Amino acid sequence: MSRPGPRAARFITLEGIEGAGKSTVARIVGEWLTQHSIPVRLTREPGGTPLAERVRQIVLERGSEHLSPVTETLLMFAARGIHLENLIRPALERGEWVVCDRFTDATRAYQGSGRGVDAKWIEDLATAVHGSLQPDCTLLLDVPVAVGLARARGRSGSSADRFEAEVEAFFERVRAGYLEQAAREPRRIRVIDAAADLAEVEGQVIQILQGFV
Ligand code: Z5A
Repeated sequence: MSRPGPRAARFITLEGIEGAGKSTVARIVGEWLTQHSIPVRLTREPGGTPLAERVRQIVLERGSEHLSPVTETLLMFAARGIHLENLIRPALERGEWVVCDRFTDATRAYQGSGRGVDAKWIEDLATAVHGSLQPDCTLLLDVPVAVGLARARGRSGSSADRFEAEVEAFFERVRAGYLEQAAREPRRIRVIDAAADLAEVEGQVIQILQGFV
């Protein structure tokens, strides 16, 4: 898609279940683009700006108040609206590549496939919040649930958030949802075997990036 700007900025998103390696791959993509003198902005969802990070806290914390799947979906899009307006669109307009750890495909997979939120309603919200803006390329890091959870739970650190506390069956639905999206949009969503060792994952990612520069 064409956008105004001094150079061909690209919007790249990373998706996958917990522990798939998105943050690791985001760093690899950022370093590779920098080595090729391409200005890049790494960011994440939910969050990415100070205000959107506050929404992230609300949606991830395991507080005493219940959040319904519909409310959770609205919060994801609220954070996304703030992020788009204050970071993503301005960066693309300046000609920077934006590499975003999760975007609307995560809402489709987690809230849609995982929690059963109506898919048509999610698409209506997506249209309201980002109109025709779509990632130019989405790297779907696909791992079996047991592998992703073992990696994520192998990390030291804070206690489980609202998603990390979910059962395996939830992540199986999310993974299946992502793979269905990839089957529907194979040109945009590129599936990477993220259970492979990191050097191999890096090779797959760089091969895809080379098609964009
Ligand atoms: N969420 C949602 O429900 N709806 C939405 O619309 C959005 C989000 C936008 C927070 O996301 C939660 O928000 C998320 C979905 C929900 N919850 N879940 N699940 P997040 O992206 O911030 O959190 P996360 O998915 O839990 O990220 P993560 O656990 O940090 O995973 P990751 O970034 O994919 O993995 P990583 O940190 O790069 O790697 C994990 C470990 O594995 C680490 O020690 C690496 O060194 C290691 N690793 C990575 N790759 C490899 C390979 N290839 N081999 C071996 N080891 C590896």
